[in-house]
Amino acid sequence: MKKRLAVFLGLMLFAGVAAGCGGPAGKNDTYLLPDGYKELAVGRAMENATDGIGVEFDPHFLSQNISKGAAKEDWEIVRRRTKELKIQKFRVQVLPEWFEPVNDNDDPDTVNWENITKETEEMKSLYAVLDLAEEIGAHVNITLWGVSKTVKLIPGTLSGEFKNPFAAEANGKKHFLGEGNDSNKNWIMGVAEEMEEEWAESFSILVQILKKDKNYSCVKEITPVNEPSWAYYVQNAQNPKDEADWDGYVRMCKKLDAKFKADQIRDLVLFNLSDDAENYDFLAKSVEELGEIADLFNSHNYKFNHDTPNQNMTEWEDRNAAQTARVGKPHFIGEFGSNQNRSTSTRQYDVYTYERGVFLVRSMLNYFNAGAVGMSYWVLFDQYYNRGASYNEFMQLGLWCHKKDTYVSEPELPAPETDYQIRPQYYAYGLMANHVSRGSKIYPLRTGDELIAASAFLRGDGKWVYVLANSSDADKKFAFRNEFYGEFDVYAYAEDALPAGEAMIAATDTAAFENQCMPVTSKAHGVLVLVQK
Ligand SMILES: [Ca+2]
Ligand SMILES: [Ca+2]
Repeated sequence: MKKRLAVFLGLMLFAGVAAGCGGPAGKNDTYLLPDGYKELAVGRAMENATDGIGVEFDPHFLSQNISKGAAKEDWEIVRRRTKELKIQKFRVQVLPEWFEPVNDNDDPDTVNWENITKETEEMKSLYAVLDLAEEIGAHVNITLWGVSKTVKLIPGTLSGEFKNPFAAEANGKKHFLGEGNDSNKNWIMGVAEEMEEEWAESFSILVQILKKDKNYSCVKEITPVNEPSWAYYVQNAQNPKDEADWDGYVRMCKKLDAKFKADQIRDLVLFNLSDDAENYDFLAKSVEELGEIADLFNSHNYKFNHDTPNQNMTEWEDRNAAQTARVGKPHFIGEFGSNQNRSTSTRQYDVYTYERGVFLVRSMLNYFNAGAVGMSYWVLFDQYYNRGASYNEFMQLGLWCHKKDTYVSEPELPAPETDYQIRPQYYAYGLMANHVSRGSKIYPLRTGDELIAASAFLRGDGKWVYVLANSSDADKKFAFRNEFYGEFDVYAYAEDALPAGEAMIAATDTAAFENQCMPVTSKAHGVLVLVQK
């Protein structure tokens, strides 16, 4: 049954312009929507192409988790899976004490490299992550987390070839960058005004080590301080209340920019600022006061759940992206997950569920459709952030688990059954990272259903990718509409057909355009990714 027929003779002029190569591809001049299918028409692309589908990849595996049940050779599992996932961007935590455990000297304009520790266990664990990024072409954001209230350094290496000569002096005390700041609210804090130059020098030292000494081309951007909207705590005579010092954050960022320019390293890294915890006012202030300094902005999101309507997600990101577009800068989702937190931010109830994979992809599509250029899932794998950390601090939101013996079963949160057990969301996230490559153009699609999201992407290699994420209880028929046709491989994230091992979901079907339409059935609680051959 043919419902509508339209012939656009004018388009004949463009017939034969191929969108890609591999299968039959080109432009189709007739349009015919098959009966019973809802049209998903490809219109105009968003202004910015994708900057990367990434993960939080904090470098504690070799430094901290070897003493928490992991074996050194297990690092190969991390490497193998990250490659399988084709993760495009890593957000990487660094603490200043790893490389500047005590102040190098009392002059923030001159570095005493004798007092800089480049080969600590912590730094070597960081280099292992960066080596992997280099190997797979991932871009890296270095987030210098903040100032530690209590320094916890590993005094020596397992082999004993290097001992941190400053560990005994620094350990158990507030890091020297915390001078002038008596905040007592969190394990990490902001920088008092009197130490801003020293903080800027420290960050400059780190970037010089990574870019000039170690030649890491993967390191592309930096973020000063994690979630400063709540965590940039400063308490002193100027800030008696011990609360986040927003003006201090702005001032610190400006000094950082000036210092990087003076040290001639500003061109080596982008400044990714705001990094707010769902705090639009903080983002707006950052855009207002740091719009000229920032290269891009990011915000975090743990607001939504499996049954959140698309509109809530797109409205949230629309507002963020519109804000940063005012100064011509893109907006990135620096962290995201669900809102199913237990008593601590290291647990979410839904982390073992299949449904979370559908939710993650639907969130991603909604963010892309509303103007985000990419996102970084918190977190790549379960691990401890410090050797001395309590079980409560054990981060358990990963795409896979840690060694099974390191878990105890908690109410509503089962423990894994095997070592490094893969969670279903691994496969859903991997589908996106494998097929929507960095630099893809984004075409939002409107499904008319608040629990089904869709987007089209045109990759840099000329291939089209269509994605549908259906969190609803109903199967629904859609037809992607595009004048560029071609043949497609169909990949499905489906509860009854998850892979058993580390390999990604394989294509199980093919689809093709006919008369500008490619009909598909979007299964309830499923994800479809269609990739042009
Ligand atoms: Ca210093
Ligand atoms: Ca110095």
